[in-house]
Amino acid sequence: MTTAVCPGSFDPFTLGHLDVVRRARSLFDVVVVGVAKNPGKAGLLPLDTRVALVRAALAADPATADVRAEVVPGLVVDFCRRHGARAIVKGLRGGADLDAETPMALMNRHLSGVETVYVTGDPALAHVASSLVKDIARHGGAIEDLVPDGVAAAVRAALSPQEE
Ligand code: COD
Repeated sequence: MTTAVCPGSFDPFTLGHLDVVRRARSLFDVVVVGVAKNPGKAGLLPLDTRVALVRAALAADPATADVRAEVVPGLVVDFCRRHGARAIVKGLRGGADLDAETPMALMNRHLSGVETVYVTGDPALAHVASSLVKDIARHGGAIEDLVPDGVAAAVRAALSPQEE
């Protein structure tokens, strides 16, 4: 059994993320989604809310129904070690993603020997990014067709106290 971890901040989880997890699950026997803080990004949703939304989205999709999601409390490499994962799976939308991911892949391999495997995302979802989803929601736009069921309502609820 070969295990892989799909890490991300998932703030919020989008249809682009779900596509990456589906591709990871088609390659590995066991996939665990790790929800982590990215110190370079201001978070909107609390970590436990993000995990709950990821779990609901995975459970609703037959291709990912056996994929677990958990908070990453520290380093992704320690999370991988704990789960016996031999690979980290990341999604690429284009060259900018590769530029951002390469230093992390090299550092994670330096720290623990874990390899990073890239999957090319669905081009139909290449414009989908959590930051844009939040920006659209902040300005009152519709995000329902960019995120799994339940995510849009959670994003709006998280934004509404700041908007009042
Ligand atoms: N199509 C394809 N792929 C996509 C799409 C899309 N539409 N949208 C996003 N993706 C990919 C991203 O390229 C990325 O690979 C993945 O999905 C997750 O994206 P995000 O934006 O949710 O997550 P990031 O990039 O903010 O995650 C950064 C981490 C949380 C993984 C990083 O900060 C981290 O590892 N933190 C834990 C602490 C740690 O181990 N630090 C040392 C790192 S070397």
